[in-house]
Amino acid sequence: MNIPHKTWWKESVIYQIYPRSFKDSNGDGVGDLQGIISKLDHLKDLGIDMIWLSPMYDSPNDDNGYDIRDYYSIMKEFGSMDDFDLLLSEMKIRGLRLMLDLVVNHSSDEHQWFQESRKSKDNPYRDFYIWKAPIDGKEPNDWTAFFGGKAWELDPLTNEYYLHLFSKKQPDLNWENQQMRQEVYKMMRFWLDKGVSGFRMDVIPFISKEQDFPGFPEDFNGDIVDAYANGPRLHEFLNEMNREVISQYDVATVGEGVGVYPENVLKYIGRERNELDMVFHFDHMKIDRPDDNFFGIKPWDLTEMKRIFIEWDNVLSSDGWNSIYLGNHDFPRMVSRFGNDSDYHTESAKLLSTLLLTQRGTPYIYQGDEIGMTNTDFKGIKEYRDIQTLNAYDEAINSGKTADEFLSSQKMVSRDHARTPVQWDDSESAGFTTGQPWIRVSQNYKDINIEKQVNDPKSVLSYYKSAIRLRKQHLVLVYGEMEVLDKDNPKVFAYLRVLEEERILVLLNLSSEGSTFELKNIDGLESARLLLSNYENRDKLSSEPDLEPWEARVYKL
Ligand code: TEU
Ligand code: CA
Repeated sequence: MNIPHKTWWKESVIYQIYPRSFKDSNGDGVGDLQGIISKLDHLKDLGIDMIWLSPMYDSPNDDNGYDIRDYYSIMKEFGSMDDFDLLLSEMKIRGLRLMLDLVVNHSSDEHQWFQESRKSKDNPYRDFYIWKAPIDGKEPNDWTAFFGGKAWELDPLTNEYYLHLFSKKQPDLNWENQQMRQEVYKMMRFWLDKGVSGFRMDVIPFISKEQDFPGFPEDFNGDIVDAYANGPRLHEFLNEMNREVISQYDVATVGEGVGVYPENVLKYIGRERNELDMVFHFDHMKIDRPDDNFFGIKPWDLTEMKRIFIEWDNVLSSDGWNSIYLGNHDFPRMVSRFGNDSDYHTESAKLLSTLLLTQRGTPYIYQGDEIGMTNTDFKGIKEYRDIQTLNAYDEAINSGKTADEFLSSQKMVSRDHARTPVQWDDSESAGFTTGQPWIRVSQNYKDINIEKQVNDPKSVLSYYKSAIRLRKQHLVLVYGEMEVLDKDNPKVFAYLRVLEEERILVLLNLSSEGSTFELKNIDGLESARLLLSNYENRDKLSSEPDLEPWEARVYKL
């Protein structure tokens, strides 16, 4: 079979680990690298190919490691460089690859570069960050930060402001500075030379800022993504990074695509562009959020979800490559958000895994989703840990909202839902730690845990294994064209994957009610062979199958 642009990372299934919450090995309540090493066999059995590890670098943890103090060392709570090297070699033994998180839009304010930079206006590191003098005694412009407040912080040492698009402990690096860029490339080579197989690049569309001054953009309309993404020299920088580093290694890259849309995605990942391999777009992550407001919630609609998947598949059908995900460490649990975590927990968790693993693009599984981990019933602000929730809480209270008002939406949207400990078994703290976990364990760990599911052929976990295996056995699931049937059907997402003579049919009823689906003008239904289903006895396929709530079926035609 002749498949153009066939590559290993397109055929890989990637699993994201948020190290703080994965597995604690020494009882201090914080996950660590030895903890990950002790669970590699679980991941191998699951069938994944590569781990994306959220930041494990030295950090004061203002934003759980997305604020890096030293790019060359391991966070003490997570272990040592020896532990890292051991992790990598234990992964190699098992045929698993490792993708690191590259966080270079900003560093920690405790990074040595920043410590130097703030000392004086003529310090050699001054220009590694973005400093501006006050204008009429005020901030250079009205930009606001993702984690609340203004994006400028006045440093009394030199009486200038520095830019921070996230917290004030996350000053933005100045990509205009060539020496700074070379330092980033050197650091990337350090990890690649150890044998790492790629990078997920944190908020990479933000690295280039329009900085003409005076005139640092003043026309700020409050849309921070719009204002910060896709800056003037972004693609020049990505191209340079690719030329100097990425192209020298056999690696995969995926950019966190804030501000990336069907209209501009190919600038990032078009093959001839020599920039990145994939991005995570956010279109389906905004589907239940009113007007891009990440703190509100609104009902979502399947036809809109399908429209988004179809649009992205179309745009990337001949150039670039999609990444398929339904959650990560920044979003609530996918089964609580897109499934039904009460009456149809098992069924809907299985259905969503089918969706993840049968689309065209590289699938990313978030830790704990393989057993259907759900949102957590946090009791009051005291149980939350995320800087985004905590800062937004203060702002809400200060602006006159009641705690209840604010917390009722956090029950649906807080990033902490994804960050509760992985539920390994039904012992205290879900087998995550023998100590006091840094964030509470979810309420349902006695029912939903890996030990309980691992030997149960009907569990969510067993289903994931089958779905991953299926993807490995059928290249059509990786590379085949995607033809969506009955696009306007409000309950059922049905599609064919087609590669030369091979055809696979996927039927997904994303609804808590039954639904009959009409299969019109499709050849070969009589001889269809069932590959996977989350209900029993689905061997036969009629031309009008009745689908139970959250039923998923996959047939080879
Ligand atoms: O996320 C960037 C980002 O856009 C998020 O802040 C997003 O808006 C929010 O999570 C939605 O709820 C990346 C990392 O994934 C995130 O964990 C970091 O906090 C952030 O960058 C700063 O590094
Ligand atoms: Ca630990």
